[in-house]
Amino acid sequence: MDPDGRREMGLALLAGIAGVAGSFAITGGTTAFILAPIDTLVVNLAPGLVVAWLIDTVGAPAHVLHLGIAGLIAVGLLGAGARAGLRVASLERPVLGTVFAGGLAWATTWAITGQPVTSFGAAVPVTVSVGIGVVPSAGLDSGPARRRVLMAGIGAVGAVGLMSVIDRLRPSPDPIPADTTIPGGDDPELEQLLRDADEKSLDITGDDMPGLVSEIGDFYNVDIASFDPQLDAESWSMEISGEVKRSVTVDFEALTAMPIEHRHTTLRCVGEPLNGRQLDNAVWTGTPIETLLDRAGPSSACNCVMLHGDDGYFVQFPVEALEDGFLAWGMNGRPLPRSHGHPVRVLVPGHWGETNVKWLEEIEFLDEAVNGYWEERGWVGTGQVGTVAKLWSVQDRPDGRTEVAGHAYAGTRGISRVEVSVDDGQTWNDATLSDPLPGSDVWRQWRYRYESSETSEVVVRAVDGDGQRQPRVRSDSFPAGATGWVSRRV
Ligand SMILES: Nc1nc2c(c(=O)[nH]1)N[C@H]1C(S)=C(S)[C@@H](COP(=O)(O)O)O[C@H]1N2
Ligand SMILES: [Mo]
Repeated sequence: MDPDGRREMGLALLAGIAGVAGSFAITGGTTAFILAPIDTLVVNLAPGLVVAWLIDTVGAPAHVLHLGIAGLIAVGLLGAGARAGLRVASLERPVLGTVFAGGLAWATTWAITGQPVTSFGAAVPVTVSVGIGVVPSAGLDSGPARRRVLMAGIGAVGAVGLMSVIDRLRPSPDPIPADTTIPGGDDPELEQLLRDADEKSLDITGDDMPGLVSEIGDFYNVDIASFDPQLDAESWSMEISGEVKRSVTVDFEALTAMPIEHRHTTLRCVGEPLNGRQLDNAVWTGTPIETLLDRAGPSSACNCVMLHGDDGYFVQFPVEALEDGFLAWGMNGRPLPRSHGHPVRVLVPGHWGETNVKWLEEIEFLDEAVNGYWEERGWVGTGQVGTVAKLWSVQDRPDGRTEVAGHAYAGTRGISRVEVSVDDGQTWNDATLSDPLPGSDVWRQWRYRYESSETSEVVVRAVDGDGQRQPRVRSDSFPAGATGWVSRRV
């Protein structure tokens, strides 16, 4: 490549990177960021088995992987536009070329994000870097090519900085200030439930284990999109549609005027490893869904329903499961955080996590069963959650004994017993269990202390409320949830 060609490629790449950085600077980690829709596309185009394998093997860092791919695509698209502008500029039309490059960056970002205004966040740095690179009067003589690219780089960084300053000056898009109160939030019963959980949490030596209520910031997160939808309660509404006698639309005000309840509900993701940490519990504030269903009068031939979230997520399962469901707007007495579905999510007792749709938009009764998002990708995660006892904490006690502890969960079947072996399954002992919390879908804590020899092979297994022991046979999380007994050399 001749020096001019190299300079052009260098400038185009620089402009592409600056455009993506500028888009981020003005949008933050929101769905208006140019990467957000591209990332969703990358994830959706990835074969289901690849996604399942990634979740199983790399877990959360899989996000970094597909975000990286999305980043390369975005830089490539904006860079290609900049290159087209540079071509025009090379025909002795530097100003036209610069405007063309910026215009393409703006149009491309608009087309991808659907946001004309914030698309200037990508267009301005592209225009600046191309302009400094090609317009003779942009402050530089046509000095050495390398020097012009360097100056264009400095200009691009300045433009990105300007974008982020503009972003700071705009009113914050965060609809959930820390001190916001929620409908039902001053109910003494809520306070009582939280205190109750605190008192019933077992005394466990280490501090690497959650209590019976998970802190909001520690509660696990599973999202199909890398950027959370930003909905606010005032403009939110939800529709009950499809095979119903009358379709029903409810807004936040109408929803929160319905009977308010507070419930402990535990969530577990079908995709987690056997001893994984995608298992948490919270006290949720909301309203039983049944009243709304009665109003709509479902007449679904398949007795099945599809729930839709604002992020494009959808899941299908039996109407029967939804009848015990709950629409929640509060979590541990706080407004539902954005990452957990602000302003309203569904909670379906006893089913795997994936049925608990966040950013709820529509409840659609079907006449024929079709696959949901994860089922399209081969998962079987809408039924009753499996029984599991986790081994999350191992501690040496001041009295010389060893303490092992964890949480056990079996959905609406409940946990009746947790058994621990310290000799690799030859003999078994009952663990101490936390007193049951009120609610039909709540985990329990277990703890076991013993005189330790040099090393011991600790195995733990739970028995559910129906007397069924957690199955011993080992399986991966894909497709229907990990099974087996957790064991660990201590
Ligand atoms: N709209 C929407 N709802 C969703 C998901 C999602 O990606 N989008 N993930 C589901 C999955 S797989 C799980 S395990 C739970 C996790 O809920 P959490 O992120 O609040 O822990 O939400 C479910 N609801
Ligand atoms: Mo999940």
